[in-house]
Amino acid sequence: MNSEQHRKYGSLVGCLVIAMLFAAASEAQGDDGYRLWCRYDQLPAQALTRYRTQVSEIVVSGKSATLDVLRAELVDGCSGLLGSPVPSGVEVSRDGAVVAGTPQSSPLIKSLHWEAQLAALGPEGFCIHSVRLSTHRAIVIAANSELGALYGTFHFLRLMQTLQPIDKLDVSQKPRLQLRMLDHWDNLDGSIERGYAGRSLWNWSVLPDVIDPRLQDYARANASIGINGSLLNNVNANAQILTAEYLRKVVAIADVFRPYGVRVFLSARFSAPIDLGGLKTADPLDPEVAAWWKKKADEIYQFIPDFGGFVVKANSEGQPGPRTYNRNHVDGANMLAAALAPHKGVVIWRAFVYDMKPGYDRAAAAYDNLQPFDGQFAPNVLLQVKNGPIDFQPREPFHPLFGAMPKTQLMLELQLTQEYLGFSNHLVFLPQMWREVLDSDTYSKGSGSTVMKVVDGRLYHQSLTGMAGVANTGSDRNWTGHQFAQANWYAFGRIAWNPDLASSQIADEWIKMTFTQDPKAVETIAGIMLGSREAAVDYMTPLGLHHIMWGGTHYGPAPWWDTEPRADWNPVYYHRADELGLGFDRTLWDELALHYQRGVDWVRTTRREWDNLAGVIDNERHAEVAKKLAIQERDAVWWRDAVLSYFQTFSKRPLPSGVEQPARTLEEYKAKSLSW
Ligand code: GCV
Repeated sequence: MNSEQHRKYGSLVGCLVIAMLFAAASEAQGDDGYRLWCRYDQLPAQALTRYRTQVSEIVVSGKSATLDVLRAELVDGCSGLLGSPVPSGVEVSRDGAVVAGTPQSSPLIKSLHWEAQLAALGPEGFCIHSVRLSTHRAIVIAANSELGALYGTFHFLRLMQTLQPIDKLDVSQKPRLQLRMLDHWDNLDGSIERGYAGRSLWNWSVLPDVIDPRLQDYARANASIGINGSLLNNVNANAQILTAEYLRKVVAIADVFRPYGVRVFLSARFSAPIDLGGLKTADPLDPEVAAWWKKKADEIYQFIPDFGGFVVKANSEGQPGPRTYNRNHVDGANMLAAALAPHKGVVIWRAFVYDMKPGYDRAAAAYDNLQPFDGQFAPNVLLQVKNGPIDFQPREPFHPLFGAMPKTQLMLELQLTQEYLGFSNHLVFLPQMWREVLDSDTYSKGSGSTVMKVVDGRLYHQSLTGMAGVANTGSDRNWTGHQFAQANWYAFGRIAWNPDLASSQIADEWIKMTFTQDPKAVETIAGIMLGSREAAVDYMTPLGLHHIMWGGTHYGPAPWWDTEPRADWNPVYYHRADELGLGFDRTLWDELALHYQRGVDWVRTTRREWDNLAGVIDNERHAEVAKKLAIQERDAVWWRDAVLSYFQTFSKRPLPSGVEQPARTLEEYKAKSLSW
């Protein structure tokens, strides 16, 4: 159930009845994917028999915005999944009560004296236990905070959605990372940089007067996977967002997000004191500049008391920054940090900086720029580092800053939007890429010094930790453009909560919650998802190739591209193919060609497997994904043929057996970008 349906149909009971009728009809009519993984359609018959004896009433006492949301979620969720209304009250009256809340909100939970256990779970953790409350069997979801109890509620519903046993529950969880953020590269005109799922979800022109109910569904979806922060505007920032006019709009969004524990962050344009304040400089060591930011921070916190902080892209790709004034990154970050510190706000300073120097190596650029400042950033600064040193390529080694700045709080930045991975046209399940990075050993403190241990603070005891994902959401009805791209949003939240989670578990959960619980279909779809990332590497950039895409758009192949003003924006800078290099050794040439062919073959097999799922998946989503897979095959073939035709001009060798001949000439591939 989502707020749109609530709005349409009014009362909760009316809403449930209609939702059930709708669910029954939806198999025939289709499903547009709007409900994401928060679907509470009736479970298969065997599960119903098991669960109905465990869940017979909802007991949530107390009143607050978060408790109201929690109660509605439990009632809607249990009623929908069990196929009949589950009553809600404040007392346990029978076997099978589900009690949720905190010791403060619920006298029942207080009476259990779980103080010690709850204290160990911190501000956002929760526990779920099967207990006896006087004579009745009950399931208790308890936490220190209402938000923790909401997270526990979603976890409990997930257990049922994924058909797990709930008769002897003994669960305790807390998030491993403190900041679990979606970063939106949304512009104030409604466009989204590198967004492939429609327009921005924030409708600035009508806020704060008109608030799209969809904002609540966005916050709810995030809470369901533990995401607790949202950066609203592009890091290529427009200073206007910091004006009182825009801050009032931000307040409206923050108010919708608050019950779900999602705090807002803003990208701060470093030149804002000039752009908005009329100062002559934005020099971070100028007292007037520091005073301007302090006043601005005070103003923001008056508007939004739980404001998260600033994200800053400085001196990168044309953005202003401290170096514009011959100051360094520490000068800039610490000046902003001082303005936010009285309010407990943080500065998230991006490490995506690269200067072109003689003998330049782009992969080392951020390291060269930032590593020397280790130990100098203020305690409320996090340095946000992309997973790899180049830029979200299909495969990159881990970023060399991980493990190299033991006295700096590093935060991992991942990209959910598929800028280099076929936009919202290609089915690519990203957690395997993220696992590869998290599990990489930096050896910075001996063997086992993984990126994960740097990021979760275990290795260097950083007190602030976090992970950000560049969002793939937009105004498209299905949120992410491709039904399967929803899985990357889901996976990001789950991994930020628990970076140990296996990709196979995440896929299994998501499929059961989103598409089907049919075991055979789950197996087939999981196989497709788990194979998809390696296939994309195969048909785009195998064997360590990277950054060989069409300039500007980053869609489709263009290894020949050499017209950008900076050398490191051109593919030829990266692959350096010549008569002596890439593709010249016979083994490498064959291997390269066979990888491209393997990627194409994977898409073809996947199309057949998907076709066989007709009738198991609702018609609407089945047809939509089938169309996308057809585009993915076209693109994979194009990538293979364009790239191999180009490298063949160096290798001068025939394609090995098993690799299909290109349909066009190299000149034709060069002439026109692959359309999306
Ligand atoms: C927001 C890459 C992208 C840019 C993006 C930049 C960044 O260069 O192509 O669109 O800008 O990364 O992460 O800042």
